[in-house]
Amino acid sequence: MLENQHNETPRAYIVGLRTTQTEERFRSSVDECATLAEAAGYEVVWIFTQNLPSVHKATYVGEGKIEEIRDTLENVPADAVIFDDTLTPMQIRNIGKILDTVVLDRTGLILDIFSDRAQTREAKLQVESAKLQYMLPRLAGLRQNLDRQGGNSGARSSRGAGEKQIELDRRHIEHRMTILRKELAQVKQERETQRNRRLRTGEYLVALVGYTNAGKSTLMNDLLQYYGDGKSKEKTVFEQDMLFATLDTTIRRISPKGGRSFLISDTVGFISALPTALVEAFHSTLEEAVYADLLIQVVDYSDEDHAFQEEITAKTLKEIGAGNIPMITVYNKMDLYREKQQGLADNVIIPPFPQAKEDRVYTVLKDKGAGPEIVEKSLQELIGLIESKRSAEEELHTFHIPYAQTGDLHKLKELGLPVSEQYLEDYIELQIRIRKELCEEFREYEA
Ligand SMILES: Nc1nc2c(ncn2[C@@H]2O[C@H](COP(=O)(O)OP(=O)(O)OP(=O)(O)O)[C@@H](O)[C@H]2O)c(=O)[nH]1
Ligand SMILES: [Mg+2]
Repeated sequence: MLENQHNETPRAYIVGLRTTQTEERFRSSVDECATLAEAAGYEVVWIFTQNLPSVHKATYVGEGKIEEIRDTLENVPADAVIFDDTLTPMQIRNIGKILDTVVLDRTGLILDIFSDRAQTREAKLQVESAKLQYMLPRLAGLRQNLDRQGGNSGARSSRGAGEKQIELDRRHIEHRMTILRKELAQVKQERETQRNRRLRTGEYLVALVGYTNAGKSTLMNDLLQYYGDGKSKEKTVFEQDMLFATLDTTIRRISPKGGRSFLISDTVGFISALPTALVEAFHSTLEEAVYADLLIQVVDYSDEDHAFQEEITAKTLKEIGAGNIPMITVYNKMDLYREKQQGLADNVIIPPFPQAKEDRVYTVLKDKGAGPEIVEKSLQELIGLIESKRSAEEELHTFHIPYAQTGDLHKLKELGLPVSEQYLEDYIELQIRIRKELCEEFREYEA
């Protein structure tokens, strides 16, 4: 993690500006920004907020507020001042000059967290590419940051040398971006090959989506524990109480007792104002959802902001072209929700859980004292809902398969839900509920 010059946890201020948002929305955005700062390794020591009719062009917040921050810095030192928004290159530069400290915005912060967490080659390439794209127009301001992080501010050489350095940086970055683009294209190709192989087998694919820290990876691990194949221990994914614990896509097979098996993918979580550069760079990772037969949106129901988070998820799904895929919503962390409600108003109605209702299911996916039964019951309710969503997409077809082609009979039975199977004189008659597009390959047998 980060350390400052004195080998301590670096300290940060957060700055939020409220223009048109509601007071509530503004508060939770600033809180989320503080959590992001902590996820990036900072200790948040001060939060500044201001109400203005619109953003101040030169310094984002008003000049008076900037002075107040500067004065505070003299008494309460901080290693960075983080703004809960995307700043223009000019704002970063101006503010940096006045405050003489590292200036970060929400986008830069999220990019830092991503680059800290990236594990696979693909994630690393994607993050680096997004970071460079973000840096390019902001070089002047960022170079000031670098000098300050290096602790040699004031000892800078002449202005001309600084500009030369920026030009060198720019060329270096452009060169690196060309290389990255090529490597990313190759990674994309590999992913497409894998995906095509999977699509050809016609296996049912469920994609986990939703706001970061909702419990997607926890759900994946629960399913593996209860319905994974024998080696599920090695196959679990990383789950953690932090923003952006997952940055890669993992696909696993789940075989529920007595039910049909399916594939499930776990991937990056969404957040409000996910930087455009990141959405672009992570397109091939996020795109995994586009090829799913069913989406499972996991929501942290205990978070007061969950309705807004659902909106963000819907918006992001639309952006990546997955807006029309059938979806189930998992309202998770009901244990925490109930705990939070206790002692508050008497008249809140807590939805019964674990229980499925229409396209929703109310769950507890992590046993934090609630008992393992509650997790297992949550999974059963969810599996039931997946199965009913899946059969809703299927229709009844009848096939006559010659005895010499029993291989195809088995293939068909894997793809759908067999209703009856009769061994007649010339062929086997199979009645099966199956998705229309999967019948193509077997058209010659259709009765
Ligand atoms: N109390 C409670 N905590 C839960 C529940 N489900 C998950 N958690 C916790 O929530 C935290 C986040 O879970 P993850 O599964 O890592 O969340 P995620 O959606 O994969 O998050 P990202 O990968 O960051 O997008 C972990 O600390 C889990 O233990 C639940 O039902 N109740
Ligand atoms: Mg995760």
